[in-house]
Amino acid sequence: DLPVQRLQVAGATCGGCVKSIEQALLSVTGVMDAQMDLASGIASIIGTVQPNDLIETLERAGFPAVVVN
Ligand code: 9UX
Repeated sequence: DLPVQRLQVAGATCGGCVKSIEQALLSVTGVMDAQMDLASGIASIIGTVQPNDLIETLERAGFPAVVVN
């Protein structure tokens, strides 16, 4: 199975933010699926990808994020 990674994402306040975050994550090479939970602020990313690539992409999109386990 592909690895699953979780990020705690700051700054998401609506469904539009969630969509932006998911689209940004899906644009990263290696990401097969990405789902963001608005209530918890946790994004789950499936695929083989460096966490820093995900974090840099979200930072550029305006949503600072950190890895959580
Ligand atoms: Mo809706 Mo989320 O305008 O920034 S996309 S609050």
